[in-house]
Amino acid sequence: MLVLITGATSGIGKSTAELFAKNGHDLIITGRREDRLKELKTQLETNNKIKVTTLCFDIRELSEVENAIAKLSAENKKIDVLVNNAGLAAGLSAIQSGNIDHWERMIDTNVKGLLYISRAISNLMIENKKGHIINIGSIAGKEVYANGNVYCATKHAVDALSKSMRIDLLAHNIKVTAINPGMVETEFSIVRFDGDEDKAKKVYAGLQPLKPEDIAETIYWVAHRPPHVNINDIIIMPTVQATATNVIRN
Ligand code: NDP
Ligand code: 8X3
Repeated sequence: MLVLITGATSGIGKSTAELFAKNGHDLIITGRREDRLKELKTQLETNNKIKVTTLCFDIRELSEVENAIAKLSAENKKIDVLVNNAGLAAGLSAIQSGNIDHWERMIDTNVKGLLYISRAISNLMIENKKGHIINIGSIAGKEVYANGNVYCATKHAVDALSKSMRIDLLAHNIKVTAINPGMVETEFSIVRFDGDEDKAKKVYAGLQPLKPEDIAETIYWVAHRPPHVNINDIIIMPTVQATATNVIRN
């Protein structure tokens, strides 16, 4: 199985790359931080008998996405699974005081970036007559919460896109799955709060959040169902989180 994972330099994407690598699958890993991509490639190829290709690009830039995919070798164009994971939250503010740059980063990455790469890869999958697109949504794509406005909107867009991609790609033997996690401790909150690590830690204070490995295992399981089975949609939460905002803390 050849698996392309966007946003593999950290968090859920990195854990997913490690799990697929451990099980012998070749990978294409993407992200903007080239040093981390190279380091991960070395680590994965040293510890496992697999081939890892790195693609360093900003998923918000259509030309960068298209060039990176166009330059793949014929062998690397036979992608079996696309994990649309690259994404972020930026800020947590009421709509009337939202930071426009934050809004644009989220919309351009979580919605437009996901669209750019999905268009490019689904055309390769159509040529190969099979494929599986796994979109990482969020509980924020199923509910909204105070000050989550634009992040929630982008993840609701991922929810809608997963449903409509499934219809559009049905005739082409391409599965589409959405995985919607609650709180996962990664660099997510550090990014959301512009590098403020203390503020980020408070998000998970007094509770056991999900680990990126929990989502990686879910992605791996979904990707390994038999050809006649597709998992449409999963919501996966920490046991102590009932909804986006109902959590039990010690
Ligand atoms: P991390 O911040 O740890 O990882 C985010 C990844 O996305 C990084 O590898 C980053 O790579 C990549 N990325 C971000 N922006 C871009 C860009 N413009 N171009 C290319 N790659 C980009 O966060 P998570 O692992 O938590 O997040 C992964 C996904 O999971 C996101 O879609 C997030 O919305 C979703 N999610 C996270 C939850 C959580 O609580 N953590 C819960 C629900 C969903 P680089 O910076 O190198 O470009
Ligand atoms: C990340 C989970 O609850 O911070 O998608 O929106 S939440």
